[in-house]
Amino acid sequence: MAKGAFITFEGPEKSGKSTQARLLSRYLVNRGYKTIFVREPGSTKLGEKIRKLLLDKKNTEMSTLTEMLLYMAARAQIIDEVIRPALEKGYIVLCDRFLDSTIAYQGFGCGLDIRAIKDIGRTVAGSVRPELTLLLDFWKSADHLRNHKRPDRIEMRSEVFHRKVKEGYFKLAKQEPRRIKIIKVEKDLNETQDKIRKAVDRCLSKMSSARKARVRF
Ligand code: T5A
Repeated sequence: MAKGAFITFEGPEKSGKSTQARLLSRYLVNRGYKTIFVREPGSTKLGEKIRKLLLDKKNTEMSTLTEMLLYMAARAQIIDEVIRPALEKGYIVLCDRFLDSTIAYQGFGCGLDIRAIKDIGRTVAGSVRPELTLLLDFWKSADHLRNHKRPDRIEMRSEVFHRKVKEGYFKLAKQEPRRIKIIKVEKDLNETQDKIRKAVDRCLSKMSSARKARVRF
């Protein structure tokens, strides 16, 4: 692969994104692809510090605009430090959450202007755009999220907030059906993984054909 591929995982908290991303990473490595797995916010020294600020329940005074900009700041850092260099070296980058999360949570969920989020997102991400986004369809109630061991600042939010996030994700998937594939989560981890692998295999094979065609041209 001359250039890598950028694949993102989206969906609600505790839907199994990182579990599925890890299984996919192993599958891709076994097939000979150079693969890395990162998460947002985080996966850089600065990003992990920003993550702590964002998820700390004690930060009750944080405004929604500050929240959105902090997610974007962590994103700017991971793109420059990790994602772009890896893509340039031909890696497949698997990322647990990306810009769609900010549109769903801070846009649809918190009510910030979605066009403004997309504009900032374009500045932050530049040409780094996911080839494929896997939206895990597995929604838990706000009560469930609030009542697990250590709920964070976002998980503490209301049922209404989480419903808006969910509706937002489905709107995004409707707007971009080629990029965003909805993956219904099954009880059996491997069944969900099979669906993910099929979607990823299709995407990689399309990318490879497109590249071969460009080389011939
Ligand atoms: N956020 C993030 C924004 O508001 N705006 C943004 O721009 C961005 C980037 C991040 C929070 O920030 C918000 C969204 C989030 O609220 P986080 O802790 O990283 O916080 O939250 P998540 O990304 O949601 O990650 P989680 O770790 O909470 O959930 P995952 O990754 O979806 O789930 P996973 O794989 O850790 O699995 C959860 C548990 O379920 C089990 C696993 O073993 C694990 O214990 N599990 C299964 N159990 C049964 N059957 C299955 N099929 C299972 N799959 C997994």
